[in-house]
Amino acid sequence: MKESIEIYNSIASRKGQIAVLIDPDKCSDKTKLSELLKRAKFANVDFLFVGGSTVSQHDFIEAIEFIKQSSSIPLVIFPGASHQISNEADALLYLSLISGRNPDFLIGHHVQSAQEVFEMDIEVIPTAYILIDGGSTSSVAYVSQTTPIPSDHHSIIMNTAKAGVLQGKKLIYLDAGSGAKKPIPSQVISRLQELNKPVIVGGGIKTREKIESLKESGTNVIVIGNQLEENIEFLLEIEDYIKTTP
Ligand code: 1GP
Repeated sequence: MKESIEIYNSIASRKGQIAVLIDPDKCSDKTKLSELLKRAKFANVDFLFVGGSTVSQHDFIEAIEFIKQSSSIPLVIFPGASHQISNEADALLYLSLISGRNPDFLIGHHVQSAQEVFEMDIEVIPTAYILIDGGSTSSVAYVSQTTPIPSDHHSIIMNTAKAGVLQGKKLIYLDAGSGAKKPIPSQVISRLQELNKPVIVGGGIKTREKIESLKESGTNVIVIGNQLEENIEFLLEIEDYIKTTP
């Protein structure tokens, strides 16, 4: 485990940064993946997040190696399970699914992979991972067999995040789930600011307006996955957003 906290510091340093999420399950087409990486670089995105709820170890390792060889954008693992770890990445979001009550995703996967992670030369960032209802059943809710917090139950969201901070988590990741119909409301992010921890938000973010409103509410990193799988041209809008917003 690396002592340095370079990626954490970059995440904490600014609001409104962009991460492109790559699900190795959906990138068997390497030409398409290369194109995405090229355009992400051109758009100047801040991070690549790699991981998924149902990815095999083989596909995960293959994707990480390919991405690392093809791109210089900082690569952060956003793991769906204990086998999604690799020394090739720059950092590992060490997720505890604290909105749920499934011990496997609170501690089980962590114990399974602990020795390997300890021996890796990778930055490990303890992250409070909180699933919020995005209007449809997400893969992560299904796979983890947990119930997301309803998006209008602000006090439950706040208390869950506070418990995460008290447990020593350094980041808060609010996820409405990939392909969510309703992304995380910006008001929730504004309220989280009192905790003074960097916030990552993902799930169903499809427009520049939503990106801007999440930035305004204090989101450090905005994660975009599905929208780019459906429409790679959206990177042009992201490029313009990055270029024109201070
Ligand atoms: C899901 O936060 C991510 O875990 C991204 O969601 O694929 O809907 O952008 P989308």
